[in-house]
Amino acid sequence: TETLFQEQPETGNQYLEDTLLRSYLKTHLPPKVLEEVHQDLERFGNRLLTKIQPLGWECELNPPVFRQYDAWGRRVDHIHTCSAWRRMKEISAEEGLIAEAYERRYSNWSRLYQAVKLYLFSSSSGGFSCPLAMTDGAAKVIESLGIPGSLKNAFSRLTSRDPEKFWTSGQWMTERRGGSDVANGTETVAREQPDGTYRLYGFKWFTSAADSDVTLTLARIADAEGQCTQGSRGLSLFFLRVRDEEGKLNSIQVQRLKDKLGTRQMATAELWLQGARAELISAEGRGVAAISNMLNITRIHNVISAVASMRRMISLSRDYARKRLAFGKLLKDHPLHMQTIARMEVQVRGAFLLLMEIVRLLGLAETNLASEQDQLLLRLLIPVAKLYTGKQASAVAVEAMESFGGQGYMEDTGLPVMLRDTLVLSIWEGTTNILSLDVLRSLTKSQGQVMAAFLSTVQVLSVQDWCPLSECFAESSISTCAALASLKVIARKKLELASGTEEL
Ligand code: MFK
Ligand code: FAD
Repeated sequence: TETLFQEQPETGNQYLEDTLLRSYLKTHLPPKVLEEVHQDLERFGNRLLTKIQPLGWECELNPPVFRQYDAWGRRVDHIHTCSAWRRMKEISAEEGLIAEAYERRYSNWSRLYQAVKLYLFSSSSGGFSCPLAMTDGAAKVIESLGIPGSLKNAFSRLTSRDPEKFWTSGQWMTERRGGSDVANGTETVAREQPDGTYRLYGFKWFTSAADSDVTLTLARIADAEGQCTQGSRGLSLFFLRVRDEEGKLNSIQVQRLKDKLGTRQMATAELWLQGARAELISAEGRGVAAISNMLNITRIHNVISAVASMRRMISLSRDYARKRLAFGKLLKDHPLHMQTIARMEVQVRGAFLLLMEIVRLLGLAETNLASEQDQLLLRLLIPVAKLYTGKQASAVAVEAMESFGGQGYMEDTGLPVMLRDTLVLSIWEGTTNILSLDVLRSLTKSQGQVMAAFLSTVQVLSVQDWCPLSECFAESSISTCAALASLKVIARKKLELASGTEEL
């Protein structure tokens, strides 16, 4: 007897199929920029579909392997990554996934354009979005320090389009005693050397993309008596090469790789720093403030990943609804099923517009075109968007999984991978509560000005200003509502804190 096989859900050229993205670009970019960007994105969409997506799957199937000793018993601490992962690094350089934001060919629109490419890349990247986030963050910190002479080479490599030169960066903040409370949890000590460099001693508990070339990290500088200042004021920021030219680790030992629920394509290691040579790059005791530039960039990347994973799951779900029959008709003809998909679609569209607004503001800030109001808004919206979309993406991914029925739960469909990888988005780069507190920090530090900027923007702007296309009306008010809803949660938390009801 003939068996009927279910046609699998697919997406085509992600850029061409993303009507909201295309409408957004059409209504916001200057025509000349749009023309160039459109051509590049269409080409990139094809490359993603035909070449990059299969590589991403290869990364999932061939996670990194850690070899501590060689056959003769020598300690080697080698993290072996698959060829597809290494190819992702080359592709990232070729596509200018970091470079675009720093070359500023399109002035204030360069940042938005870079974010769009990263958004398209994210769900096909096999986890490579992670090192790119940290690389972007490191470049941002170095740029904000005025690109000191000693970091010129590093900056040009982190922002290079040449795969031979391109470097990626790590971000080593978390230690065993604290990932949120970095200020009190950091035990790593920096000892100054006669040549003005430092040697770092300590243990970094989570270091993602541990195959990176360089990293930024925090440590406490010891005085002549070996004493360190405790708390936030004792922390300074350091730059270091992870390996030397021959690939030998910089007085670092890899204890082990983390056994993770998701993001398994990417090596997250526990590292012993045993005198790693490093360069002090912030003023002494200003480490947290200096690394905040990195955090604000990596948190935006987190939003990009959240929106991208929702977009991909829902696009597949929509395609499946056109192919799957139940009760004598296609799923797309069952109003209840379509209501479920429509609800998710509205979520992703709102989140997408919130993301675009943030990178638009960042682009203005980076080209000195941002008003004071824009800068205040940007400071407020980054933690709000990170905390909101991190949670939202997990909920949407669970819902989307169910829309494929039992197949949604099957490993070889790739759908559970997306779910697992989404779940981390509310944890790393600051948990939801920590980001709520960061919103309060932004309120306190600006003496309420960030909230005033937000409320006046929402009041002054008509829906058309947020997005002039009529079909986007609903979504733009949703992005505003999403932010407002988050702010309400935060306000409630503040009340709880004030009244002491947060005590367990
Ligand atoms: C795929 C996309 C994502 C890729 C992910 C890559 C892999 C994952 C990598 C990680 O997870 S890396 C680790 C991420 N870790 C965190 O996010 C840490 C979470 N904890 C916090 O964010 C805490 O709020 C923080 C450590 C920053 C608190 O530190 P402090 O020292 O107790 O805070 P304090 O004293 O309020 O602030 C010190 C200074 O920093 C202040 O400046 P001033 O001294 O000039 O007044 C603050 O204003 C400034 N600051 C803090 N947060 C800021 C900020 N400035 C701007 N923006 C912020 N967000
Ligand atoms: P804790 O700080 O112990 O938090 C535990 C719980 O307490 C959380 O729910 C938190 O929200 C809550 N909490 C803590 N303080 C407060 C407070 N004041 N008010 C209310 N609630 C609070 N870190 C790096 O530095 N570099 C990396 O490359 C990196 N990669 C990672 C990769 C993965 C896959 C994962 C899972 C983590 C990675 N991390 C990395 C670590 C990550 O940033 C931390 O795990 C995270 O910041 C939380 O810190 P913690 O684990 O110490 O949790």
